[in-house]
Amino acid sequence: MSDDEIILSELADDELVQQMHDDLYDGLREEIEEGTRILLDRGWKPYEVLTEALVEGMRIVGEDFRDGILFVPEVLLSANAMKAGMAILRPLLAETGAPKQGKMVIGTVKGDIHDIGKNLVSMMMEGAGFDVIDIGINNPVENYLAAIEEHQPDIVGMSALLTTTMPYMKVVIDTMKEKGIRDNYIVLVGGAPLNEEFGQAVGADAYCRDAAVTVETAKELIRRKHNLTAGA
Ligand code: B1M
Repeated sequence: MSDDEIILSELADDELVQQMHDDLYDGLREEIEEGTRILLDRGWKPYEVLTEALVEGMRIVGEDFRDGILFVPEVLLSANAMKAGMAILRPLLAETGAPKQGKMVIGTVKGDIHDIGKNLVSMMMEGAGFDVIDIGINNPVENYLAAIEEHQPDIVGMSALLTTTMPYMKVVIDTMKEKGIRDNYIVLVGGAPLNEEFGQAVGADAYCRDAAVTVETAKELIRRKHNLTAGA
């Protein structure tokens, strides 16, 4: 062991979180796993570890990716390290014992392979009591339709991280309209380049800024749907 090696467990919480941002930046998977476990052992809530250590770390990676300081291979390592941390948090976030709320099919749209945000939304939705069917990345409209038919969800969720792929959400919603099934489902969209206006323009029921907002929006729209059905 070299003299300057950092012992994560000896760092104070704020130093450890800072170090985890650096380790995520450097794509150090094992260090991210260790840091995640240490914070949990110190009594941090899984959601706090997720947002403060992992999501914030990835935000910094995103800035340097944008500015041409980091490149795809490096960002892939960061993404893998983040996924390793998320894998530790997933069961903790999912097993909250929340009452069953409904079912959601979710996937990243065609042409787009970003899945961290979608996975995070899936984790939080599971934790809130939703059954989640994750159809993965790069989904053409046929995949959404097949999953809808097979699973009959309450909610169809779509994720897009690229300005070039987000218009595909409209293709999916328009196809649902053509088939006469659009109004049977709550359609939620999300992803960093989207906004409220875009969500409305493509005909979604709501744009969800992040995973927590997705959970709240989903619960509210399910409640409204049940009220409507009850009143019908
Ligand atoms: Co990509 N990438 N990337 N990338 N990448 C972005 C998105 C980019 C903004 C980076 C940048 O320039 N600053 C930029 C897009 C620019 C644009 O379109 N305007 C970009 C680019 C250009 C590219 C490539 C084209 C690069 C290239 O090849 N030259 C390429 C495209 C590949 C493709 O998809 N065809 C590419 C590739 C990659 C990697 C493979 C290296 C990797 C993805 C690994 C993976 O996901 N498995 C990657 C990564 C990691 C990023 C950044 C750095 C981080 C994304 C992320 O995971 N964020 C990203 C920069 C950024 O977003 N700032 C970037 C963390 C995650 C928790 O946040 O995904 O926003 P987010 O999810 C949030 C909310 O958006 C929301 O809730 C989530 C949780 O709170 N949400 C939803 C997301 N989906 C939702 C669905 C819902 C509801 C809410 O449904 C109901």
